[in-house]
Amino acid sequence: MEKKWWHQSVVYQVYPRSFCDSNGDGIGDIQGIISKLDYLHKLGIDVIWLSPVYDSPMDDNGYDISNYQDIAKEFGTLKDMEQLIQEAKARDIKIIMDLVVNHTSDEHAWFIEAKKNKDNPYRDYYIWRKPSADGKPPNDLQSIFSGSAWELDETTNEYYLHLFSKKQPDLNWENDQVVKEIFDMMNWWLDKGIGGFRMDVIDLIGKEIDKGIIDNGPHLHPLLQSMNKATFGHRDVLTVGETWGATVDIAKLYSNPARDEVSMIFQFEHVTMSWDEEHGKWRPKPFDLIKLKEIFHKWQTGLGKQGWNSLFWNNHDLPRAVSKYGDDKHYRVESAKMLATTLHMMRGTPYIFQGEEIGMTNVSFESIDSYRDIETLNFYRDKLAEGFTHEEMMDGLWANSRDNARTPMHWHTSEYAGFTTGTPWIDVNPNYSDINVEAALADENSVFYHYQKLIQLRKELPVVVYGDFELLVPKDQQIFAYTRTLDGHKLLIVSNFSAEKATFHYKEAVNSCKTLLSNYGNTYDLQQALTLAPYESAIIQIG
Ligand code: TEU
Ligand code: CA
Repeated sequence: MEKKWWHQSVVYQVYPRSFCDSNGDGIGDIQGIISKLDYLHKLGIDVIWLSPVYDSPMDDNGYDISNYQDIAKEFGTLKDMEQLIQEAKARDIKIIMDLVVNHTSDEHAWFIEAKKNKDNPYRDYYIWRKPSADGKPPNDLQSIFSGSAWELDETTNEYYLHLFSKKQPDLNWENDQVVKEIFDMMNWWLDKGIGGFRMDVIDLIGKEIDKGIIDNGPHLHPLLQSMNKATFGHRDVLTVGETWGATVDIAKLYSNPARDEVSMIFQFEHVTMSWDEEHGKWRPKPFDLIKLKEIFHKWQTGLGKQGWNSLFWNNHDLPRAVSKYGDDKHYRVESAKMLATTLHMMRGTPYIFQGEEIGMTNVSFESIDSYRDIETLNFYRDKLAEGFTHEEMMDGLWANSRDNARTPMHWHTSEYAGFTTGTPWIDVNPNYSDINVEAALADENSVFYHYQKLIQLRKELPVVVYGDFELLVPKDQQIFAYTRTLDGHKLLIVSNFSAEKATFHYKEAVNSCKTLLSNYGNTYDLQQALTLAPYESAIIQIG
């Protein structure tokens, strides 16, 4: 497989609203990010995925864009953005922008025009349908944020489609003019020197709404191929599609280098495996290690040379890794490191979500009034109307509200964790006095330095980047173990996913072995069975 720079990169996701506030208005901003670039450089990351900073009324924290070619005032200016790109570059860090083009804001100039009348030249930029015979929405399609996906525009008496909030009307990708405008906009950003795009819900742009086809529609891959050709295809950038509906076979369509679409996709099988069939993430199922291993094994071995994996535990929509897959009460540091080792030694490009590198946890706000996320608030209202009790719904929120990821970054122990000198837009997690960057940097055994070592190992050892993956002990209830092998080099990664001791026996013959990293500071002899402490995890080089 042809080598690419992003095969050995590690990406760090910044959620700008919650990262660092430079001017005391309680909202993170671009100058705040610039002030923390040295910190990110110290961690060793190569790429920043910047969640949206474009002009937006912030109905969905910037995933509702009103102008793709300007920056939201609360985040800064285009000049700040250009400065961020330059200052990151000076530290060998590339910036990838969030490309949110399934929908715009209803305050985008195109939509304001489109609503004026049915003959407006921008009308067809969006998806309009007549009311049903009895004056209701054209069909019962539901929005991902709850409620009907159709909203009536009273001026023209037609419904427009919004798969997310009603302030996020879906663009009509069957209109060539829309396609051209988006491609021009992408080139405008690429010309500013960005390192690529993270493509928001990109699997929705090929939809055929009248046939009930929403994701993975017939137009999707042809559209991505023309996008590649017209924009980033001839530039050396990283592109990653957010694709909730991807299987391994679908992933090959996106990321097979021969097809000229995108570098890689985010797949979500390890996320949705714990969602309830009926109530989704609001009533999560217990953690199932065997299933988790099955899923990673399938993706690690399934793509082969026809694609590239992205590796992530969490992002701005998901609960914190250590809270969901580890033990954030009794073994926070141990399990945060164990999870990092397990993920970072796989084949693919790892993504770190801000705060993960210091083991930040979920938050349990006592009152629904402390929540800010539109999805959380909509479902709280609608599920209570359906019969959930307040307590049941709060349990669901504590496990899976998107706000778990969106509380401000913890920088130090002063008020509001050093995130802002004003009042933060969302409450800070009260555990910031223990868990913060200052404390992490001062402790050589912190989660931070563990991540730093993992990133260094990826840079030093080609086997981490290109080695073949083999899963061991698939049916073990506590241990996640695998090997990576390349040209005679072999690594064993073994992790205890439980709060009890666990044993593991490596069955192959071993001449020599060397422990590269252990979250308990141990060294291991593979001639004997290993007894692993709670959440213990190790990387062992086998000779
Ligand atoms: O997320 C897509 C998406 O479907 C999520 O909203 C997800 O389904 C949900 O959080 C899980 O229940 C992307 C962005 O990452 C998200 O922040 C945006 O809100 C959404 O698209 C709309 O742009
Ligand atoms: Ca600010």
